[in-house]
Amino acid sequence: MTLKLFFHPLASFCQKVLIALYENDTPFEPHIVDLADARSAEDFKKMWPIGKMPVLRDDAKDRTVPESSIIIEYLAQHYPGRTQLLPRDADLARQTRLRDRFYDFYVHEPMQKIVLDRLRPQAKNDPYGVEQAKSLLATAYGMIDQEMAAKTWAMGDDFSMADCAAAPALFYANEVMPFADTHKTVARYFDRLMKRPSFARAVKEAQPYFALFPK
Ligand SMILES: N[C@@H](CCC(=O)N[C@@H](CS)C(=O)NCC(=O)O)C(=O)O
Repeated sequence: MTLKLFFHPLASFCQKVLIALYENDTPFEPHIVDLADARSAEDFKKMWPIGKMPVLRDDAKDRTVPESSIIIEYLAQHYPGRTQLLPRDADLARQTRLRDRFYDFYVHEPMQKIVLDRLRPQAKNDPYGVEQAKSLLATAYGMIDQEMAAKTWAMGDDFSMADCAAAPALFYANEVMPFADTHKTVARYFDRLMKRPSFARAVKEAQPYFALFPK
């Protein structure tokens, strides 16, 4: 098989790319990376020394593609399908990238900060950083609540890379800072994302690993 995805089913940025692959039934060979295992981590870092998942390997084109957004752009360009992950129109593509960046930087990253702090040794906790992350998340929830009031998906009627970014970011953000009672529009958008078959599949595949998530 030409495409190989190096990922972990529980990892949120990996789910972002899984959604894109499942949207278009793009065939790929799954390679689960266990960063807690020294050998698996070492092998993975030979491919991408930064050590962050996911990474896509395309043997047919001899390309190694890291970074979730770049992988999705690569899939949109070289393996397009029924869901147009990135619009062809340059202005719409830029707006899609902005929303993708928004979910990565202002929902996904603060969520990760809160989750990773729970995994730190007690003496190494960063309460001020967590407070800042929660404040950023609250601002992002407020913005999404306004922005999504008249929309189905992040770009309007069409599902795109921005929704791939939003789904796992909101899924785990809702675990650390629930929004159902405070941001009804975010909750309704999240319901639609949960019902989208591509994301529902990614969540189902992550279920066996949920016990590893720090509550
Ligand atoms: N900017 C990266 C972020 C990827 C990322 O943070 N991946 C996490 C899993 S969700 C990871 O590999 N963490 C391992 C580590 O930081 O050591 C992307 O968009 O792919």
